[in-house]
Amino acid sequence: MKKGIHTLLLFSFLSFALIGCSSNDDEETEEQRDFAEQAADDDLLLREFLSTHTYNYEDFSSANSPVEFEVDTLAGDAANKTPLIDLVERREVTVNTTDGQSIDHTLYYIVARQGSRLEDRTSIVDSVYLTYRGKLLDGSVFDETTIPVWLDNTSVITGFRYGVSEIAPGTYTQNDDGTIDFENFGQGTFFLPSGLGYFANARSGIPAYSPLYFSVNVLTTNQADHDFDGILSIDEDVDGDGNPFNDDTDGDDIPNYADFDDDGDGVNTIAEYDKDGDGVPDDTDGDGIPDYLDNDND
Ligand SMILES: [Ca+2]
Ligand SMILES: [Ca+2]
Ligand SMILES: [Ca+2]
Ligand SMILES: [Ca+2]
Repeated sequence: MKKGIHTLLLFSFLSFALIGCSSNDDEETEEQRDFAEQAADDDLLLREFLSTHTYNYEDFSSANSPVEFEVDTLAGDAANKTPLIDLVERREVTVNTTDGQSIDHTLYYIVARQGSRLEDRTSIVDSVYLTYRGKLLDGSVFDETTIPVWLDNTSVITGFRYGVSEIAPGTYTQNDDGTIDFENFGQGTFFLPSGLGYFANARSGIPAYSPLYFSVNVLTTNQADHDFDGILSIDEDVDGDGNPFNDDTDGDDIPNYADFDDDGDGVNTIAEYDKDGDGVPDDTDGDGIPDYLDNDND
């Protein structure tokens, strides 16, 4: 069973092309909109959308098999249904922009059916095996995959990384012919402002400054150790703020989770983390800073 999953892991890591890249590159022009104003405008748009639309929640409460998440306008047969705005949960996500501001964003999400393995929800730096569909608020699909793919949460847009971490995977069994059946997995949708998406950078099918929404089926997940030093990527969050992207002990612009040598002392983390093998990080000079984060151990 495990073997099947690892085979999938090895052969499908190449598939995260479409969601990849953050908005923080240097394609900015002088006409780029203000981050805070855009965040406010997008939140208005999202709340208006959520107030005027609903989804096929009846289908999720009864069925046992996967259901496609379908958004519908609150009109006609659906006029008396509960609007999305009364069904969503909210998560606040702060983004540090290229011009040094901290901008707060609200991510809206719905767990249409939660997966059975709550404890195996991803962190924002883990990997997830899923199918997904991405849409603009006008309903047009800009990206989707019906064949499951592995995504590395460090390589996807911010809103996706936070949204998908709310949805738990389920269980799976491997059949004699090598195929895998997934059961009891989580299904959900998250709605994000452009500041948690591509912001000013237009992409194929996505105009600049587009709020987006994604529906996902989270089949299974994997805890990541990007730099293979034996410390899980999420545990390389030295300042404990829940965000491993902002921890860079040696200041070389490579965050610890991706840095083979966190303290830049020339000794790889894996070689100085726990030399005596007692399960506790070594602290040779007893200054309270473990050797792998201390470039002056003596
Ligand atoms: Ca690591
Ligand atoms: Ca941190
Ligand atoms: Ca570093
Ligand atoms: Ca080191």
